[in-house]
Amino acid sequence: MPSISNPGTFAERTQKSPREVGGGFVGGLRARDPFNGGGLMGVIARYREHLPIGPNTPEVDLHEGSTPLVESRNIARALGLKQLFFKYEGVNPTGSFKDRGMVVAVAKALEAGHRVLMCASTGNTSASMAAYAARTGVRAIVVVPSGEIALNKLSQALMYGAKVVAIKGGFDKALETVRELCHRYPVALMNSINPHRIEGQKTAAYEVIDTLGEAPDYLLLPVGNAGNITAYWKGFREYHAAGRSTRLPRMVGAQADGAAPIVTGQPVANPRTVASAIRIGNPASWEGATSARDESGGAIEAVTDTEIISAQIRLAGSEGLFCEPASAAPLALLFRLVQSGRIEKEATAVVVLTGSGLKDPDAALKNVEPPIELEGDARTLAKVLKL
Ligand code: AN7
Repeated sequence: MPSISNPGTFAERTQKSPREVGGGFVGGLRARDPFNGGGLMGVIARYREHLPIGPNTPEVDLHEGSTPLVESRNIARALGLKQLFFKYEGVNPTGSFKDRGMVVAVAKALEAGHRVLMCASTGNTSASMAAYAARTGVRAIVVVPSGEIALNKLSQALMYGAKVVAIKGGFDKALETVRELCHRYPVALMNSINPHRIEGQKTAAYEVIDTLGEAPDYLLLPVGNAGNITAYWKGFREYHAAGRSTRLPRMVGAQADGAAPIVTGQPVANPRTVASAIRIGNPASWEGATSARDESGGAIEAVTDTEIISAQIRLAGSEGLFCEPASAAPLALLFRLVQSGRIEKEATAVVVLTGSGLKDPDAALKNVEPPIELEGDARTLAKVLKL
């Protein structure tokens, strides 16, 4: 019997040669359960023919994408809205929508021979890039605004083994620095100005149409650096052109009041909002966002931090969906647009919940009742609970 400190190989322990073990283990087991992780396939396998993937593109896959489109039970009814769905991107492998674009961008960077990947990030991009770099064995360097990213996102980047550099001056300064460095050194720039990111991210729009059989009337999402709104709009237009939908949605983007450059038409020098993911003053894909808005007949508007947190708490408490503050911004905007009659009650709306609430619980926790501290027995507990 081998000791625990020297357990031997799996084959030694079972007294069989590796080839005999487990009926095909060595040849590789494959997940065959179609319900596994929502889908058997990652973004590249599912939408290969719509992506810049060729025979020489390496396989990269963490089962990203194929996220649920969850129908609202309570918020739609309270608003009197006919149909409301949440595209729940928080269940992606690193907890945000970024994985869709990142898997494609990493595959393409590897194909081009890159061994060092770099990005500036408010947190989610860095977590995603670090995960795919870890998986494919290349170096990851992330530059984040010092003291401004949610701890859980930072933990992810560190756990996945990225080199994390925190620089002063906010996200915009971080991105400027990274762009300049990548221009001068053989380092792959992995922000959403990398067109492969947009290619991968557009698959979320495909999924919405694949699930509903048609485009919704309205697609609402948060806007930070504006890569995602650019990507959704591209995806919707492509599927429409391919005859997969008969119409295009109106694109509705939400920014935070203190970080609303696209709403005001001016870069913001010191963006401020509780939603750190979208604390961005000079979006790289600015024009992509305004094109999506104008071509679709949509809107990009700002909501207050109070509206954001209250929408986040209401979503969690009435639908069982916990998203991060940035993801609640479009829901806050939906409330306003339906209540003011600018979105009609007969409409079908999809709100994209871009990141998991577990990414950044601190902001919300300041606004909910803390746990009850109790010393005592069941009777005391019942009394406290007024049962
Ligand atoms: C949860 O990770 O910019 O408009 O560096 O994390 O495509 O930038 C994150 C952005 C929305 C905004 N929701 O998307 C980054 C970063 C969440 C986000 C956005 C982000 P874009």
